[in-house]
Amino acid sequence: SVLETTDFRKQVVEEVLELYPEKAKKNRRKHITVKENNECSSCAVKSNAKTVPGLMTARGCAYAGAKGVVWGPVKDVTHISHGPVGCGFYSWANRRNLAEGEIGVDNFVPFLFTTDFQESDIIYGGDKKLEKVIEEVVELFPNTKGVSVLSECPVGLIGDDIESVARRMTEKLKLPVIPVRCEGFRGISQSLGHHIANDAIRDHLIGKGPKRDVGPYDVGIIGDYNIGGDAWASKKILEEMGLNVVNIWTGDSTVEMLQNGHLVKLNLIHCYRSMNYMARHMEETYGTPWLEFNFFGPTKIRESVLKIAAMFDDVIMEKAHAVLEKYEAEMQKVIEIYRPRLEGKKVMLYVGGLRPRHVVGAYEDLGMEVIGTGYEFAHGEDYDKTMANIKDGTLIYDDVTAYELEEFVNKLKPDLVGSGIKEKYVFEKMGLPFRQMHSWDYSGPYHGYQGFPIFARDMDMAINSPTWKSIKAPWAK
Ligand code: ICE
Repeated sequence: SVLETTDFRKQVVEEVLELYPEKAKKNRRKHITVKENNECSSCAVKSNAKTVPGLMTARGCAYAGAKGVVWGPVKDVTHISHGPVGCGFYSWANRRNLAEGEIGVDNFVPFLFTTDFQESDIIYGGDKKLEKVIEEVVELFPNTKGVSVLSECPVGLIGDDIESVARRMTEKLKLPVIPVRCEGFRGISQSLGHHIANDAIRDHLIGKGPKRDVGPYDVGIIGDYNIGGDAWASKKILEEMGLNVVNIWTGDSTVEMLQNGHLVKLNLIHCYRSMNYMARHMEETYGTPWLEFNFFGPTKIRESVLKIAAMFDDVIMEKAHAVLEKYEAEMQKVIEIYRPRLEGKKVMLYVGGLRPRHVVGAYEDLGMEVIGTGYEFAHGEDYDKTMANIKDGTLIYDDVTAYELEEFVNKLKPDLVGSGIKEKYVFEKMGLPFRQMHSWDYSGPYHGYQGFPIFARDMDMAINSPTWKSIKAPWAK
């Protein structure tokens, strides 16, 4: 029964935390809960707080949130990772944010630009070098529509003034040069990096583009980074509904799309965590309304399509129903193939700031059950939104440590773990099927009607691979 399950899972939490010293135990207990009695208040999770020093977190830094997440996918801008070479190198080309265009001409996504700080730059300051690198980049790639400067930790520590460099270079090159003060040490996770990156869009781009008229069906997609082609799959649905997608932030995105983000009838936001700041700003400053949606799995797509269509007229509503009719028949066939192979399988998730709640419906469409989920860097409102998407008895863990997650999985025994590269091999070595839910494991898209069949195939491939019959976790022998 749900009650027994809940009690068992609460007991598991106590057992796992037992290892910690008193103070750490007290801290960590606030971040972990089991959903009970369908209530939010009873299952409040502490979140968006500093990781306990000494515990192994999977979180990233502000630079990761600003460069890797928000700015990196803007394709016609050259992004300079300002500081030592490592941050740029390790964030180079691994998020799988796809972009169309001629590489080196109007698409710079595959490149890494860095000021490659040396000891002397730390001692004497890096502003001169930054100036030189900006000029060099623009000379090499004259089509670049802007340059972003993404600070790494040492830039903030030595007090370089990248804003004045950016101002000077903007004037000299007649090009937006955008300083983003996203030193990794700022804040407690990549979440602040999202916010800083949003603020830079607000301060340097929004409202500064070539004016254009807003059509009655013009919409923007906010918070879709086109991982494995996700944004293209989202766009396809909206266009078939009769809407005109003029902006995408920031997957396969251009500077002009960012400048004109407010020039739409409605902004549609997928990743609330990373871009709610700009959605709010555009509403407050320009009166552009926004709406949250979820395109993972046919059930959530249906809800979202109808919600979006309701914001427009009968023409759009009629087309929306036609879209649902056409694709739901296709999705039913997908479900008929995969559901019998996946029915009743249990999943545990651990991802960043959106997917731990947004993908739940897609698993449920396949007859699977999410028994545990958690975020690296979600805020309170994300946990509130999560509760509506999960069942009583679900274990919830915020900024879960490597030790805790391993032990929770050990004791709850899911059939599949969905998390990131830091977790992947730990669980595969335990003999457990695993899928990367950040990068889609080199697959995708998972959004939209194009994505769901791929998602279903991938989960089946992971769980029902004959490989698992040939290996056993070392302790199971
Ligand atoms: Fe939003 Mo990895 Fe994207 Fe989310 Fe965000 Fe990150 Fe991607 Fe993950 C992301 S923007 S990079 S949907 S920072 S997969 S919150 S952690 S769940």
